[in-house]
Amino acid sequence: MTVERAPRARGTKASSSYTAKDIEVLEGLQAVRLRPGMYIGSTDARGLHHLVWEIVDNSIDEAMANQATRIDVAIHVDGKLEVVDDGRGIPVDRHRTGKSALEVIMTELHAGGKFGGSGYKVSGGLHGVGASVVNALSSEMRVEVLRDGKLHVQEFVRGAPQGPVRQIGGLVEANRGLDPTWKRTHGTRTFFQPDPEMFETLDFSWETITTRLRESAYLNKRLWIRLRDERTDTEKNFFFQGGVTSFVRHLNRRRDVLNGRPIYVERLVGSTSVEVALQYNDGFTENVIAFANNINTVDGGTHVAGFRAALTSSLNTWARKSSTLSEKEANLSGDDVREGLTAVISVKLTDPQFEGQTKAKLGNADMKGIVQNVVTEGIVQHLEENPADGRRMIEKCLTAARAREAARKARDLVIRKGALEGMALPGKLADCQERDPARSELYIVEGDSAGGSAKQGRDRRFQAILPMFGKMLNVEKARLDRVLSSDKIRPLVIALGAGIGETFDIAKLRYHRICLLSDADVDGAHISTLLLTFFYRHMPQVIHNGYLYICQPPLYRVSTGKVTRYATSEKERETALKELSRDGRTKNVTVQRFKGLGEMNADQLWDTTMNPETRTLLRVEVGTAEAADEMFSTLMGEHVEPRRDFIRGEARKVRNLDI
Ligand code: 0RA
Repeated sequence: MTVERAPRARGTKASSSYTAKDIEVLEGLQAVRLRPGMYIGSTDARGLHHLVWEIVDNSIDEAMANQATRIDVAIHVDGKLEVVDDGRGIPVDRHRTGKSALEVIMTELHAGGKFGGSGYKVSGGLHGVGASVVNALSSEMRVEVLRDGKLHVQEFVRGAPQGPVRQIGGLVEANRGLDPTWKRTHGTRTFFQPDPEMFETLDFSWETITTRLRESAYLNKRLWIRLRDERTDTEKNFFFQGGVTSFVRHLNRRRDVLNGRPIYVERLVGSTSVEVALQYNDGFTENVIAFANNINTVDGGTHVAGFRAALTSSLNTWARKSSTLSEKEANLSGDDVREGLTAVISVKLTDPQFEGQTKAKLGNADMKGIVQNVVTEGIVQHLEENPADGRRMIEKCLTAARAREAARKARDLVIRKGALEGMALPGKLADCQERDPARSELYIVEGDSAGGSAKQGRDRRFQAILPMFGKMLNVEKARLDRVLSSDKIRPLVIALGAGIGETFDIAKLRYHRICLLSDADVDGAHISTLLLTFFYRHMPQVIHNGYLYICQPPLYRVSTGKVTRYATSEKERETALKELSRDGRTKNVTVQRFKGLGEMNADQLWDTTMNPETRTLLRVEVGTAEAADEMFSTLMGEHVEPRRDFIRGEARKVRNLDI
């Protein structure tokens, strides 16, 4: 392995002062540079933003420990990112190695968890890999610590210290360039420039960062977070007095709600904090977002189990006591009480255990009982004080119960007829020969003629085709029973073979590449969006496992007769045209515009869209839970106005599936 030599710092001795320990340290950071994906997942836009979360989360940990009240983040014109907090400041005192604690934190890899400090440790997935990883992947990094009235600074290049920690002033220097009303007496300020040699993009996204910072502000009540974008001279401030209540109101802001004031509980049980807010809307989908130590536990866990148990039992108890539910009626089920429910669960605990493949499930067994007790108390108290809310909620659950009966019948039908018995695959499905899901692909193709071309053009050994005709049911507005009796969706559920809803089993899924293929126009985008909504709401595991893809069919065919190029954008068409008419004989180049998939013959469809060697598939990824919910509820929900605005403003984004 090669070791990058640390540039010699002014005023320090050269290599003679290097110890074996220093070399080991730099080798550690070199490992990060060799395999960045192991530490931050990827080196694309997602990996780039991981650096931001890493630094911001360190400041948020200070806020969680009640040591910081405010965090300012700035995206600078030169591509640097700056994060400032008023926490205790990273310790700068000498460590037994002779180095400062700051240098150790910035240059040594800390396997999971947090360095020193007290309070709630964060150790989920890629979180908490440490500032040293950001340092290793930054072409420049500068850390300023304000402690005991003194400003300490250390600078790094690709992880290598440019000298020891220096003291360069006091309060005035430390607060230079900050909001003049913010007079910090302690804290940490970090600047870093992601290394162009390491990242495919250096473009910080305002949208991605604001969404995430807003979420952090909801989860850390009364923490003030400011984001400034120097590139566009914009600024946003987040401060939520209501914590997760504000979060729930925000999630429901485009919906009609049943209980105007969300039910809210916050309790400290020993050293564990539990904060929950819930509110019903008149829709049919469940939207429960759970966090443990600010990490979005998308696969749920014990805290979610406790919440659900509390919700079902306390609503049933109240419904009986208030006679809203008569004696002869059956208990409300878990499904009934979750229809139209929006909730945010946030727990903070000292030793979180994150489980599962993606480390997104909370495992601490005692959290179930703790959350269950706290939530039960909160619901009981709210309903006693607001019986009208209670009656509206129970009415809604009863309607759901009636629909549930119909849904169950429809679901049984799907399961009985479906792949659970490995029979009666839909007639429209042209299945593949392969039986190993990991090697099988399903193309869901819009339209009649395109379906035909796809069937002819495919490699039948591993590619299956399911044609879909016309507009699909909008599942955001429909209940599960209607979804399941829809003649568009039933064949799809049967073809996938994994069931749906509570009975969904990802292990039974028949294809691990599910590719949505529709026209590259507005209608096509709309159909893709409807299918995306279906997967997001009813089979989210398919998306979380990375099994859902969008095809990129070409818009143009540019050909000289001998040589052919396909283009998916105006820009690509221009480039292809230039390339093929290099010798000046432009007149022999023809440009064909595909108005729809139907205009492509089987060979063209194979060459451009289905051949694994040449096609481009976009994998569907869901950003933060909130961003996804926002996108789906805006696009598919009840209110027309916001949808129109959203589609106008963000149509491109929808096409590119940047959710
Ligand atoms: C280790 C120990 C202590 C604080 C921190 C780290 C710390 C790290 C970061 C990173 C960004 N902002 C930060 N603020 C604090 C505790 C120090 C003490 O007890 O004084």
